[in-house]
Amino acid sequence: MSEEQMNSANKPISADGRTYHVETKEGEMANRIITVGDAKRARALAQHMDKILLERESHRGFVTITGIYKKLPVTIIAIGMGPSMMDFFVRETRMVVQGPLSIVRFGSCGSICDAKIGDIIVATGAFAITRNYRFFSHQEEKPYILWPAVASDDKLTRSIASKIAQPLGTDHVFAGLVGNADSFYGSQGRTGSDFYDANDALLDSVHDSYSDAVALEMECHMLLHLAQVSTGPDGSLPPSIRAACALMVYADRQGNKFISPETSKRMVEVAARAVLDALVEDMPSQEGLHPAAGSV
Ligand code: R1P
Ligand code: URA
Repeated sequence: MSEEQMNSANKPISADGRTYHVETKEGEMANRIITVGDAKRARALAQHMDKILLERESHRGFVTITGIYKKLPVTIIAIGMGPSMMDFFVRETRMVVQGPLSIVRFGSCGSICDAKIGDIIVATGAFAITRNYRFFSHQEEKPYILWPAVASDDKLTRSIASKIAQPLGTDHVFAGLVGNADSFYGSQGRTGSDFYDANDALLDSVHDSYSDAVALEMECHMLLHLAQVSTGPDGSLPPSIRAACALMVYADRQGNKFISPETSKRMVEVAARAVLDALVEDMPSQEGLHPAAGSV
């Protein structure tokens, strides 16, 4: 394919087949993917793989590590923060990986339930919380919009929850709906006097709208939404992406506490194998075989 044919405004792809933001090409990413926010977390997880095949950092900060775990190819990718970064990652990954995709987000969150720092929350589903700009211009409507929830892949979610409960204990694993906010601050109900955020009642309205809301963060809904609307070859259905989310509690919103670096490091070590095991068991066959797997 010529450069002209591949590189378009619709789908910017370099002459050597790399997507514009994530900068990966066919053969570099596996069909089993763990996505995290932080590159350090990605590298800590990658230490648990049996072999690392490649690591690449893009000019937009995406860090992609592909390796082998229990004889199967797995990619771990750090995407940074927010729904737009999740959108770049999922769409550009779909451009370069053929076949089904299983994606697990292993992130951090603020707990709005009884889960405390050091606990893990698995998402049964997620909803978006967006700032309503009309309110801030005209004081019309409500200041925040709570969108309908999208479900996680049930089998993958249950598998992650039961595997994480083994090292952590069932008392430390929670499940429920996750609110995916468009800010760490205003639309997660963090208050202060530097900006007029009109968010004093936001957490109450989250609980009123979703009695099973357990956590707030910034990417789960976009992942589950894109999985929901993903299509098979040539635009066919059913969806080609299955997705689930497991979140470490970094902020205890009820107790107003935040995690220490030592505890966050320990949590990754405790959960790493559970997340990797759930992912490879979810797609155990040669389905979606990465070219490098043959040489393992
Ligand atoms: C905010 O500190 C970031 O932490 C959470 C939020 O979703 C947001 O991206 O997730 P990660 O720790 O995976 O980045
Ligand atoms: N990530 C978030 O988005 N919110 C929190 O409170 C903690 C981590």
